[in-house]
Amino acid sequence: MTIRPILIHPDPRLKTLSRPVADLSDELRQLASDMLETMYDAPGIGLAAPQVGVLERLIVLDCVKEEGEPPQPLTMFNPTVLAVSDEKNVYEEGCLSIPEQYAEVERPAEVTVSWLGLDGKEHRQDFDGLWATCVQHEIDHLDGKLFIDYLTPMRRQMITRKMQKLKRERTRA
Ligand code: K1U
Ligand code: ZN
Repeated sequence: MTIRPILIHPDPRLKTLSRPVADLSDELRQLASDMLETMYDAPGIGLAAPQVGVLERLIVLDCVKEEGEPPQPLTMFNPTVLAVSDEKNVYEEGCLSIPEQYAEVERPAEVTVSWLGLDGKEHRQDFDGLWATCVQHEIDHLDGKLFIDYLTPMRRQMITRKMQKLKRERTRA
């Protein structure tokens, strides 16, 4: 397994619509495994393939936050939101592609998602709480959308400028 570098906003690959996965090749299984390792190492609770520069519809997540609880990694190819609740939830979101910036985002509190699993079978599950927020955040990445796109243009611009500065500093270091 390999820890892959995570792209930092702004990057055109983070604004691009990703293509559906056709077949579960060994290469894609390796990518999914690398993404889980990269997510745990960061640390984060989710990661989408475009964040490591691969424009395919693949996400991983594990929202178990309690110390000592067994991990619950989920790997989803071609995840699709089938239904959303009318009830909304506000959560302070972060993003591994926008380090150290957090903002409250309102999303449906519950979602039903279908996906192709590592076993090659179709899965369908209801999510709530942090899992619902995270799976929507990750699917947004596949559609070229970031959590800052839910903020006011002024706040988004402020965060984007901070990220441009961070990238310049990292290039110089
Ligand atoms: O997609 C990503 O960039 C990962 C992101 C997912 C996410 C976080 C919060 C709300 C929705 C989606 C992160 O994992 S940011 C890091 C983070 O939230 C975290 C890190 C360690 C422990 C707990 C949370
Ligand atoms: Zn993110």
